[in-house]
Amino acid sequence: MGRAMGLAGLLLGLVVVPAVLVSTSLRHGVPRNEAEPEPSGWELAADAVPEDSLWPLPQWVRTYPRQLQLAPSRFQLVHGAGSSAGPSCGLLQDAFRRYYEYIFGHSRRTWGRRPLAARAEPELFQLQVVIEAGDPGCDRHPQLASSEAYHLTVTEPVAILKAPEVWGALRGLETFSQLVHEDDYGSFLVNESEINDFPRFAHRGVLLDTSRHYLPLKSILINLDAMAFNKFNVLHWHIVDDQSFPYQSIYFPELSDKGAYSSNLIYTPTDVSLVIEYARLRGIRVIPEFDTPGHTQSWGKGQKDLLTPCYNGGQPTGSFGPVNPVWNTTYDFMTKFFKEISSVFPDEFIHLGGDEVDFSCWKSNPEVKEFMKKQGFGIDYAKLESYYVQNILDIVSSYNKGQMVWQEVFDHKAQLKPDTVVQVWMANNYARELSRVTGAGFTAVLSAPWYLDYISYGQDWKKYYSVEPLNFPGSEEQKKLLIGGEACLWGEFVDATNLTPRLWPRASAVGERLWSSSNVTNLQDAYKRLTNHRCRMLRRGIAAEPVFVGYCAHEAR
Ligand code: CP6
Repeated sequence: MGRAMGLAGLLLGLVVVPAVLVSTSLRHGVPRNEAEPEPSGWELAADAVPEDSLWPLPQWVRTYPRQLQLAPSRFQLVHGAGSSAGPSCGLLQDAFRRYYEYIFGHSRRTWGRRPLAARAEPELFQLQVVIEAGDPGCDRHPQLASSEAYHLTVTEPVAILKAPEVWGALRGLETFSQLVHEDDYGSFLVNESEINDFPRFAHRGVLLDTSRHYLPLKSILINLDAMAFNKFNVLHWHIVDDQSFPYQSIYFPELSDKGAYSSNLIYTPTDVSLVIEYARLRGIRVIPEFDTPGHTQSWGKGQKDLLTPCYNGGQPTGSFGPVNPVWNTTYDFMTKFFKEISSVFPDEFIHLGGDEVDFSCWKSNPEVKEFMKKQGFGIDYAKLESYYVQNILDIVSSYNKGQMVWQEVFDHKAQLKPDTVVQVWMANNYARELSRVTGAGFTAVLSAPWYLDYISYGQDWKKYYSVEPLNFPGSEEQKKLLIGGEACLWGEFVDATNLTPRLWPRASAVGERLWSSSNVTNLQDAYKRLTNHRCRMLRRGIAAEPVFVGYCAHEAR
């Protein structure tokens, strides 16, 4: 935050006031709350202003009445003077191509017929992108600590987008593309404006579950596009679970040979790298989750002697429970397995799961009971779970990876590394849980109020939108430990047919809550912007469901 503000101040000689003290969205300089009542809805009315379709709302926006015109045949996205990035920066080149297409693409068929000279507006010729860090980071992967700040000025004859790192440039390109609109005559217009922006939270994730149903690569990639439109920066890939094991392991190919729904319904090493690279080019981290010791039925099919045999009346029943925490072979396997995962997935974090461990099978198994006695755990199976999890945490730490875990791992008092991220998912009093987790000095990610697999009649985005993540008891220090949140789309009732409309634009509500300033809470204002944003997602090929009744301008043309 300090960095972004300092940047703007330096560049423009402005006195920049912290965003929370400023009305974050100005209607040609008039604070929104004092503006006239909003037009009733969904159409981009004649009196619409450019920021009526910004989503998520930037931290600081000023737009001016003067409009500039963009000619598709002349307008260019280019590297600006003094940028540490140039044409060799593949990441930006790719982004320039994409955003040119998003700005003009949908009406390529018609713009040729519309002479620019018909309008009196001055022309905007370029958007110049300037990366200010010595190393722009074009070939790197985004990280928790990456800067996504940017500063955008749109004035005649060139617009300038400055960002410390390429990640901020990606966010700024998205914002610029949201400022440009096409009028009824096919002209592309942008108001002169200035935007200073940075995320409120560093971790803004979407959880996809590819175990309950296989999601084709294409569905995952389209979802990554939509995430970028909403400034999300983490794909939490809940890749395997009880029902299927679609991850094709290099060291242990039998896991997917036997554990996937079918030999076609897998993610090969090539597929996985494609997802990671597609995400990287959009400033999105891919955090894989390999959830153990529970949720592992599918692992048992391809890896003998990994799961705990369950007993009944002194006899094995033939069914299996969680990963067997007693045998050394379990840890030998996990050591090799996580060595592979650590090198396949470049992110600095791996999610180790640890949720919903059912103790009944462990309780039935004589060998486990014997081990409990030897370790002095008594009958406290949470201690056994912690013993297992700590072993896995040590293994993964030895590969220099940070860890994410579900909240039970913390609740059951496992000894965690100080930088472990605890994900809070239980809806029941999550504020108290955030208080406990951060009170113990751990970083936290909130997902409890954002289970998008739950559906109900009406505009439930308002419920997601109205969550204030920092509304939990705790000190300023504790508040800083909440690094963000995730919209979760568990896959029990979701496959490629309904993934996109179930997620979007409902996840957009979470996206704005995690990006924009805490005082951006006006539901009427959000409704109008979200409706326009949803229409824009449709134009860009995202099958986002309607917010409410109405139509999109592009349908009526
Ligand atoms: N799968 C896994 C799930 C859930 C969890 N883990 C889950 C539990 C309860 C609800 C929603 C999702 N389907 N692996 C818990 C994190 Cl309400």
